[in-house]
Amino acid sequence: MRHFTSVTQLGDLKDAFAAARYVKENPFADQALGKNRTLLLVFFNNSLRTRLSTQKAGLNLGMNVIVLDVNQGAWKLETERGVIMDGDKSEHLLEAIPVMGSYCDIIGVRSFARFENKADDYNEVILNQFIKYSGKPVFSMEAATRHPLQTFADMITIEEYKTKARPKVVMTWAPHPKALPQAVPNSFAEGLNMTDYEFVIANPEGYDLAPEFVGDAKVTHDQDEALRGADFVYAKNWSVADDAHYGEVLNRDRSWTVTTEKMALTNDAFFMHCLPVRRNMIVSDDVIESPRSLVIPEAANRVVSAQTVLKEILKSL
Ligand code: AN0
Ligand code: CP
Repeated sequence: MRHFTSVTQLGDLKDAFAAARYVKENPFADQALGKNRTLLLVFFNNSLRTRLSTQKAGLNLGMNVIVLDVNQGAWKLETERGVIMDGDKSEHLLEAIPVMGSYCDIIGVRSFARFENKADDYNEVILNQFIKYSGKPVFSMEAATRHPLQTFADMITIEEYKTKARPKVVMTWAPHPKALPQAVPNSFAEGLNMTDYEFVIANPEGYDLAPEFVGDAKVTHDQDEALRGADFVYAKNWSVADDAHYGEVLNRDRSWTVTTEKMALTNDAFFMHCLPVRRNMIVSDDVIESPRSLVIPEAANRVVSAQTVLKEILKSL
């Protein structure tokens, strides 16, 4: 594997889960692979889990790790070609990327959807420039349309906790005050569509995800119907994905919040969320604190997903 931008690049899932299990049980077994290799993590957006878990993954592999927060201390970057740079942006991405590439062996990039132009977001303009101009393997730490390291961690977690071969997994939209990207739900749908699990997406009308991510998943606008018999409930907010209202928030309906009453409809389901989560908007205190909540082991598996992917990239160098 050279670049990693989508869970579909994991290949055979059985092999990917086995590789993850090996990494989890033997976290320091591959330190020779990363020796004298430098990992650069570039953040255009905030992060707690991705920042720490990806650093930890690199350190476990014996790598040197450096982190750049573009908005804290670096020069403000212009991203459009042809702009007369007489404003507040001092440097162009087209110089910054190859410079960053010259300092490292592998680059991780976090660059959320900007909601200025759907085509730019859905064409992954920023991530693809890193791939094109850095000269180094690039992996996504959440780009405009996908968050594959999160999805891989989510899938590892389901693999660990499932008690039947084909669990029912329900991804439900839940309310949030701000416009959030579709990257996490797109990517989760992409990953679940690689499995033979029963996969249902519940969201209000107007919130359907892009068809290329929904795939063959069942989509319903009736959350209660979706939750019946669920073994895993994966909650997430996202903003509108369709062209006419792209990136807007049209619904803050708190009847979609995942509460104890909602969880009572399920097959004693596990609760999952990628975090950060807004309590009593997305999920009630009781549900996230319950013994069926997997949010902490799910976050812990971010080290495993990142380390499994980094190991594959290191092997390709
Ligand atoms: C981001 C999102 O929804 O994409 C990051 C999640 C991992 N969430 C927020 O900005 C709150
Ligand atoms: N789940 C996740 O990616 O969290 P951070 O935004 O804190 O990295």
